[in-house]
Amino acid sequence: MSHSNTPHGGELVNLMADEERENVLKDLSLHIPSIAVSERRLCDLELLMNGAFSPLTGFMTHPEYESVLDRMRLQDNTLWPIPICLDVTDVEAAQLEAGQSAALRDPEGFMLAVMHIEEIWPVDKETEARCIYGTNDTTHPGVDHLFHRTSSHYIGGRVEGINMPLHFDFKHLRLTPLEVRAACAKLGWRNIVGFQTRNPLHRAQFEMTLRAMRETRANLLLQPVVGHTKPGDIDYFTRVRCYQKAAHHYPPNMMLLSLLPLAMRMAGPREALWHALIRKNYGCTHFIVGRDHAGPGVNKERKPFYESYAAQKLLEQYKDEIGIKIIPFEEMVYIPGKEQYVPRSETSEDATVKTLSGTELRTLLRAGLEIPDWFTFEEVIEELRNAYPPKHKQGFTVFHTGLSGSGKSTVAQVLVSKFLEMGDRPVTLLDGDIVRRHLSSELGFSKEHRDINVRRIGFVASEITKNRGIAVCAPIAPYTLSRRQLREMIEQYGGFIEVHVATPLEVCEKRDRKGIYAKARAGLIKGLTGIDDPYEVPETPEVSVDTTDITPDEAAQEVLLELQKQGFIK
Ligand code: PPS
Repeated sequence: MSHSNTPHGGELVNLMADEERENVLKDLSLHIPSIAVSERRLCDLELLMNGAFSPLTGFMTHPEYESVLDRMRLQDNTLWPIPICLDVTDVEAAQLEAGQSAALRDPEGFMLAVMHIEEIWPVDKETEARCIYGTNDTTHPGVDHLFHRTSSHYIGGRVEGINMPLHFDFKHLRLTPLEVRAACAKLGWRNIVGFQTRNPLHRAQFEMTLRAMRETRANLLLQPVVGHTKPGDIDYFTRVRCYQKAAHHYPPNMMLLSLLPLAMRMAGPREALWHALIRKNYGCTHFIVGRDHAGPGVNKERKPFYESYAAQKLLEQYKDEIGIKIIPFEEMVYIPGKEQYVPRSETSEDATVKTLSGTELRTLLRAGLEIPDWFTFEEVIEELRNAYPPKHKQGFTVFHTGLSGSGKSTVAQVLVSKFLEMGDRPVTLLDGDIVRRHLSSELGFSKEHRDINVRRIGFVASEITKNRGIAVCAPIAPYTLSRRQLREMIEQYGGFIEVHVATPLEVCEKRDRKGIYAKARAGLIKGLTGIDDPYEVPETPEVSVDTTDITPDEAAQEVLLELQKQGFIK
């Protein structure tokens, strides 16, 4: 017999159609419009379909949405703090009609559900931001998403599920509310305390969960978010490996690890209430809420968006109604003398305590410095070190740009030799000529083609950088905008060092090893960079070298010194 908690609204919703209905819906889908659902809304759709958002049976209609904004309640008065709406562009909205059905598809076109549209309305983003986030400051990631990445209209209506969104990773850990309930029932668990996290589980959180388990005589449902979290968070693949390692530190059969494909809004108190209701649907009887639950960080004035413990206060207000017991927790601090973690209020004022923030942890990792063992488990450190190597183990791209004949290729070749001598990372040369032969043979030298060419180089270099190799590029790359885009693409994975080979045109022309300038002057070729095609000089390259009076070795040395200054080589 299951002892798990009653779902929110009384019954666990299951929106998946049975086989017969599925066939009807598939036939119907041939005659109705399709809507491509964004990655983020796919999370909402999955949790609607599997019942984690019970009692919701689809995307909210306008009155339901307004009721949630104004009162944190559905129209029937059930508590519900966060709008669950499907956004569409104005063009899509103009093609859709209330009363019509639409096929909801993932970005690859795979059909997941049919939605029976009841309403379409333009989004009042200002009002939504104020009601849900308490601010319209776009440094708040939820507000930023609403203002900049949410389309102009919402559509609401009942959903009938056909296929769950596809996941190929950690399949055995992706349990639905029904599966969690069944697993807990099989284990005979009576009290289940849910723990939500978007960070690796370190000793402080581990101690917090153990305390909660002791206090409530409960087993633990460790349910990390693997949908969307706060930008800059540690990627979930790394986190899940960390949770798996940390799980061994619990006494046997005391906890269950299950991944939640939730798109977090970082809405602080409202979000904490939402998380509690979702955990109730997974069968939890208790839910841990910390000091800054689902906190989005600081605002433009560097002040926290929500007060410490605001989430706990809100949940306390609704405690008689939510149907899941909230276990409030303070910040846990480490007392070196006792080798123990305790809530901060349990320490005397003069006690020495230790804490380490996520930002401090990332700084230590990046610098390759030691991470104290009071902070986390050895195996977790190992995982984090693998995922976030220090700079001298990260990949990087050296991107030379300059006129034909400026010496880019020679400097690039010297660098490639030096990197091969060092031998600690794979090296790839993406010289202008090589790329034009192997990647861009069909392209000419129009602005459009040059941009495509540089984008291709950027894509290959970013893959190399991501996989911790060294890419040495040497195209002319005459346009600022495409160089900037390439930098953005690469910097998310490792280093980007722009080297302007600033040899003046007169010198390049005098060298004219390929005879290309002579041909241009004779009118035999058109659109040569520097002659009758523009070269936009880089404004802030990491290195600028003019090879008029220095050797390629000397120029390469400047680049190597910059790489060493930045920590990419030792
Ligand atoms: S770009 O602008 O970045 O796409 O150019 P890139 O791929 O580096 O290709 C430049 C090489 O092609 C030869 N070439 C020309 N360059 C510039 N403009 C025109 N019209 C042109 N036609 C041919 C030239 O030899 C370049 O090689 P490098 O190594 O720069 O001398």
